[in-house]
Amino acid sequence: MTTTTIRARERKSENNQIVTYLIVGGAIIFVMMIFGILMLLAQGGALDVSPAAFYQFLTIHGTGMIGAAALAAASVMWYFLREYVDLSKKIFIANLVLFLIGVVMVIVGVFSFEYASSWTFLYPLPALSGGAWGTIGALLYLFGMLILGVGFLLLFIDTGRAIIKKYGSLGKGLGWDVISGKKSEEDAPPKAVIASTMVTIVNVTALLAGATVLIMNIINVINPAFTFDPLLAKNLTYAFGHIFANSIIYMAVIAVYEILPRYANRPWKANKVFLIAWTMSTVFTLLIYTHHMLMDSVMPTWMLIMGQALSYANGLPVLIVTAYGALMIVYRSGIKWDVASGLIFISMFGWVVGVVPAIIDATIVVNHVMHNTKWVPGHFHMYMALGACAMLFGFMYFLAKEDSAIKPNLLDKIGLIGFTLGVLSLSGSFLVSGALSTPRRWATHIPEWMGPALFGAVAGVLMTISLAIFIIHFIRYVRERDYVPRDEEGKKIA
Ligand code: HEM
Ligand SMILES: [Cu+2]
Repeated sequence: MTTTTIRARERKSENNQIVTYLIVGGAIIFVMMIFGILMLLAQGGALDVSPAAFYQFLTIHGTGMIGAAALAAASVMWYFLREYVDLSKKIFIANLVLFLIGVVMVIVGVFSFEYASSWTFLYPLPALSGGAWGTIGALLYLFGMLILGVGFLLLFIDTGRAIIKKYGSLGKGLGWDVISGKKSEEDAPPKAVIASTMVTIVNVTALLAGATVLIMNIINVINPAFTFDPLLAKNLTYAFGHIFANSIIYMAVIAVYEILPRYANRPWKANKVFLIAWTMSTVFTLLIYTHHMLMDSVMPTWMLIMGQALSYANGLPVLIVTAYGALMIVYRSGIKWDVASGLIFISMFGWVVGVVPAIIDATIVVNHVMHNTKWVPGHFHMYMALGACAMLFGFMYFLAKEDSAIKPNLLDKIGLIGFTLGVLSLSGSFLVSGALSTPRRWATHIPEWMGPALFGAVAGVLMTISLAIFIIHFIRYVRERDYVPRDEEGKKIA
């Protein structure tokens, strides 16, 4: 067998893994949307859901959305990064297997054993539920999360290993030798490598913090006599939760970098400004979880001030170079718009628009009023759904186009419009609720708060139908991809 046919086979089996990641991710996001709608119907007074069930829905929705979006985003990162560095396929598969085991444990813990701490499992809640759930539920959830986290940790250790092997160090993966002038801009690493290096750094940190606090919680659940400092626990928990949730968009944005230039037929190379922006966002992302501690007056003041100041700046460097770069790539390029490029472009808009209310909320004065209101889900639904998820779904359309003869039809375009309008309406309804001082994470609403919740439920239905359209398109692709004529590299013959 020639090396090219070996490569063709490898590529095909790797693409099989990517497809599995995306199907698992897409299916979980779909089901979690339904739980989101049920929560809004309950808050809107249209559906009778017991508070216990509501908090189980909240827990599964938060955990499932973050986990599934991270899984799908990791496959985007892996798909493009493998073109530049040598990744381990075994670890890629191991992560998926551990993810699935973890998910089953979490589902059983939540629905069979009524575990409902929300996805932030803030110490000492897992052990002190006031009788709402028992030891078994807590252990299933915490161990499930730990297993899932170990899978991701392996994956990012592997990406780190591969980047170091090829480029010499993680610093060089971020292009520090170009920033310092030792190398010319021409030799800057590809954007997929830069982003992957950033994600590797922040997520290894996040997952180690997460594993530590999960293990401490597990010991505390088994033996309540073992206690630990709640402030330390909160720091570790948010270092994990904030960073890991944040990293989703930094993985997914690789799709923007790789797909837009192909569509517009223009190169998009990393320059010094781009490199500096990514290094800045790497540092900020690691530090700003402290904005979750603004209400904890016992925290050192300098940390809170840092949390506030850097939160303004957190995503901005990367967001600005990416949004600006994307506009420049597209401007007068005669780009062909279809559902893939449309979703990718919309995602930039969702990211930009979603960051604005986040910045407002990161202001301490505003935060004291807004932080526990639905203003918060208002901003993160915007950039998670219209930012990160649109990138993921755009990638699914891109893959279908690259790897099969399937073409999007009118229905797919309707899905694109429906999804955009759906997210804008859902996030808008959350923001209105926040402005009305509706607290977040409350199973029951007073009548004055119910209207926006019901409106949000309708918007959620629109989003769910649109996602169903995207998934149907993807399944059509999966079924046809075996019958496509390919060259020796395994790529579709155009
Ligand atoms: C049909 C679409 C969706 C609907 C109807 C929906 C609905 C909801 C609702 C009602 C809440 C609880 C709000 C409260 O605190 O009272 C929530 C929380 C949340 N949602 Fe969504 N959501 C949707 C899509 C998404 C997506 C796409 C993501 C991320 C990829 C996401 C991630 C989250 C997270 C992380 C929470 C926080 C959970 C917590 O507070 O512990 N949601 N969502
Ligand atoms: Cu945060």
